[in-house]
Amino acid sequence: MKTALITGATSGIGKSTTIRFALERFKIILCGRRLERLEQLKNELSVETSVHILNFDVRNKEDVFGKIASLPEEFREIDILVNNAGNAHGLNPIQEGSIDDWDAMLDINVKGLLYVSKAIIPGMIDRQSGHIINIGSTAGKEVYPNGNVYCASKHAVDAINQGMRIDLNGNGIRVGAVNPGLTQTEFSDVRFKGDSDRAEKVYQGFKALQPEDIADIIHFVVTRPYHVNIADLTVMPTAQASSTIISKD
Ligand code: NDP
Ligand code: 8X3
Repeated sequence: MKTALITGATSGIGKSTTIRFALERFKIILCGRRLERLEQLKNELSVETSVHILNFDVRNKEDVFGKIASLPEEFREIDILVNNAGNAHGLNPIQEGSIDDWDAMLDINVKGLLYVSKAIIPGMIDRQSGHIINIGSTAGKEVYPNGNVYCASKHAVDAINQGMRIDLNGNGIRVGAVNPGLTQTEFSDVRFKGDSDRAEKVYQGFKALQPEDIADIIHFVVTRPYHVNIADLTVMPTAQASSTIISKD
């Protein structure tokens, strides 16, 4: 039975991926900050599989390393790491951007991903086996107006994904990115700091990707024969052609 650690399992893409993996009987390590959500998910999924909670903020490197090192024996050999935790904070021209928002995006989307990876990669190297899936974005492939630092963080994920694959080559570890376009999750609520009207507008007038669509793709990626590594996969809603070209009703 494979063991998967999913960061950002409390919501959206990470939550859907967790549910999909649990239904496929993967052992699950659930990560996130909102403990009540993690506990609720664990209760729901424990009928399907073994579930363990790691409650940490990916920005807190002591906690990341300490909690991953303290995993019980049953969960210690992590086969699949889904580096998913992240968000956009704000959508402003660079000259009006908030430094706190910039710090949050770079600390969570980039440095947090690195901390979690650094804690898990040594075990994968020892076992000469593992699969790392980095959740990038179309924002990691092109820059759009006012996206500046969020796009930079996702371009960094794209570079880290390539760098991991190059440096880990020869260790039997698969590394690849899944880069979604517009996906209807809590992403825009976070970006617009709880302004739900503004958040809802992002997904109006077209059918956005649903988190289950991305979970389905991640499941496809991890269930390929071991010699097949999907290195970089970009997926958009049919109505989306680029970050700025979206055909709406
Ligand atoms: P959600 O807001 O629904 O989920 C974000 C998840 O990240 C939550 O589970 C949240 O958990 C977790 N998270 C955020 N900050 C931290 C932190 N500091 N420490 C630990 N966990 C954290 O958004 P999505 O599901 O849409 O986003 C998931 C990933 O997908 C992100 O990397 C995002 O950039 C990417 N993405 C999203 C797209 C979209 O259109 N929605 C498109 C392309 C990529 P908690 O708050 O409990 O800690
Ligand atoms: C999320 C997609 O276009 O809102 O990464 O940046 S977008």
